[in-house]
Amino acid sequence: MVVLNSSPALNKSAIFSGVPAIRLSEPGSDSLLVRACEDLGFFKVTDHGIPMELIAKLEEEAMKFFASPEEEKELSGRKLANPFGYGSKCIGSNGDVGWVEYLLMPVTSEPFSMAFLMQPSASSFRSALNEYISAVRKLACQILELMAQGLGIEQTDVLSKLALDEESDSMLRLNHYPPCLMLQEQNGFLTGFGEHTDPQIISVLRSNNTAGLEISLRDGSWVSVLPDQEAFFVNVGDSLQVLTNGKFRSVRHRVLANGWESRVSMIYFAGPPPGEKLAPLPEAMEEGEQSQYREFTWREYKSCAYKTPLGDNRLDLFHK
Ligand code: GA4
Repeated sequence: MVVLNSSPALNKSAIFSGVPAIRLSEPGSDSLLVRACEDLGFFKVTDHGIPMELIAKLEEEAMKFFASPEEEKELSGRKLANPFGYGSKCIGSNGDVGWVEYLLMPVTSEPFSMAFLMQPSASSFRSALNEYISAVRKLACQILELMAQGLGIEQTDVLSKLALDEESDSMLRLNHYPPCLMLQEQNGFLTGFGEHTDPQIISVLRSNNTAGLEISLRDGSWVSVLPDQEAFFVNVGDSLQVLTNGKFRSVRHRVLANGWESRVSMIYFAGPPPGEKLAPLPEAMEEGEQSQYREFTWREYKSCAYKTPLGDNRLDLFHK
């Protein structure tokens, strides 16, 4: 049985008004992105070009999915994305739990053609996923290209090509933080998704108009991020911290559930191909600068991530 510890209830952190809001089309957005990645490892993009209807469609399909009976979600999830799929409360396999249910799926360069999504009843879900994934991948690549440009790298596809590679190990996650009667009575907060950094290059997150996401600032304090219906939020992941030799900071974040509102988020994780060596990009290093990390592949890092508890600082194990 999964036991969620709701006592003592968590307090809500102060609302943070300093999330950099970047218009990608604005001149100088490349330098703004770099600054945001160095300072916070977190920012939002407003002119992302992804049509609202496409986002709303997937959000609606996700809600329908999460509203279906438990057995159906489990069955569909298994068929959809082995060894991932549907999960409830348990995060990873090292005993982490949260007030969350989710659908986790690998993103291939091919459009979805899994058994579950071939069912007639699921075809609208499938097409919403396909459309959303190709749009959000494009956005992720645009952001990665601007980052490379901002770092002064001539070959601006040096990061985006990792996410576009046929073998790229990217994922899409739909999270649902359901209402909780017990929590409403306590008037407190529960951990929806415990604190962690994302192992991938970047994560591009979209959520419905519900608060809950918190990030950790440089001094270790937690602040709450105001939801923004117009924007996509972007996290720097551990891989990008390594690729920039620690210049960009992978941001610790968590989600608190308040028990009243249903929060749905959709996160695209841009990951490198499994055999890709993760080492600082020579073009992003100063003359004479030494790598802070020993060389390792994404396969190695991912396997380490799955052996460690959610909140661990995994990159420490790869520091020289
Ligand atoms: C965090 C980022 C992504 O959601 C994820 C998560 C993964 C999982 O839920 O299966 C992990 C977590 C995430 C990092 C440490 C390990 C693996 C749960 C966990 C305890 C899909 C990912 O790639 O890493």
